[in-house]
Amino acid sequence: MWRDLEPIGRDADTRGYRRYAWTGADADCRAWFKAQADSRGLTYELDRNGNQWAWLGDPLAEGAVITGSHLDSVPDGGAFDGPLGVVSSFAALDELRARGTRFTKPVAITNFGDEEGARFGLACVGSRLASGQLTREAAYELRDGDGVSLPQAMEEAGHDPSTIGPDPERLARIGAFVELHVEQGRALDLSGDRVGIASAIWPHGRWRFDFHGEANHAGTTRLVDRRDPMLTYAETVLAARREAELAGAVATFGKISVEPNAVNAIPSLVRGWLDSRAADQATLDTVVSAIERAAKERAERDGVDLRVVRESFTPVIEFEHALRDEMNKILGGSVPVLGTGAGHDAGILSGAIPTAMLFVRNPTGVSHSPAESAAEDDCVAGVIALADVLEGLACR
Ligand code: HGY
Ligand code: MN
Ligand code: MN
Repeated sequence: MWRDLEPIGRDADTRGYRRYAWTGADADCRAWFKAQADSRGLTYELDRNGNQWAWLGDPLAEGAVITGSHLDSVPDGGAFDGPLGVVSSFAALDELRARGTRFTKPVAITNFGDEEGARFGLACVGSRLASGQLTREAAYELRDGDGVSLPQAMEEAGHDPSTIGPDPERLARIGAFVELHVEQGRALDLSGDRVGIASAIWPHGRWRFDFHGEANHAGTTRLVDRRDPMLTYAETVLAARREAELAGAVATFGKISVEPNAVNAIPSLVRGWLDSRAADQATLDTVVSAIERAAKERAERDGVDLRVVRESFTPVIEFEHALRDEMNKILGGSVPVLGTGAGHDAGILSGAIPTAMLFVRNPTGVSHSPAESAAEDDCVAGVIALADVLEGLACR
């Protein structure tokens, strides 16, 4: 399974993945998912929001236990973030069938669409739509870097966008969702454990900073006459690091766009996207408002106009204790429980259904990079743990 999926959407030069929502690579990942479902005789379903489901048992029965993750990636992302959860779900089902497990509840494997938000800027679009956290109207406003709207991209990929919207009936039939994911940190490497259980997801968000200056000639414009937004942007990036360090949070400006983006032209507009996360809401609010203040002060000095837009936000997610503790009991009671700063569909859906996460050790902790890795025996341990959890939840 892994070998069939691995080459899809991988850039030959960077070895990173470019599996963006509703592109050719996404379509190839979706075709891979459907082939895995079909080859196992599972009932395949594409829901109104473009999420894929592979069912064992009656999709309309109550109390379904679902597992899975996402197949899309960040630009030049790694091979494991998302796909490890989907491949492990199919492998765990194979393991349970080999054990002769008799399920008393339906089980489904899912691929939630557009989890990374790499193309349209909003994370977890598939699960946000399903849970009503993203309305159809707001989804129709999403544009990619070329100005293509989400509905247009869906249409071009053959999915009818007029159907997108909340799916409460589907979610009401789900008893539990367990997402297996490669750890995006080194806690398990440091503790020497192969598998961990998630306790919570930090509150986190994305803010777009628009710095409007004045285009001019790089060679003939005196420094005193400039309204250079690049300076304001640079000061804001340094302020973000200062404020995050002070608060024990994280803040990243990882994406920038410059107009006209010419070597010999002072920019008219610099757009920078801030990703900031903290262990609690108050800290996150403090960090982001301090960064905005620093940006505003510098903008005044530079004669630059600043506009800040919050593009995506996820409040703190505390995974349901009963499910988390039941999973730990099924796995022997001594599995480490750890928080994470990374967002996930299991986090988005936790308001609508009981959700939980299993983490698999990442020896370097590196993620959102072609260098992301996980050892095969740790991945197998993850599959067995997921199989045990599914057996415990779907056969009681
Ligand atoms: O950004 C995140 O935390 C996740 O990878 N979408
Ligand atoms: Mn990710
Ligand atoms: Mn992920």
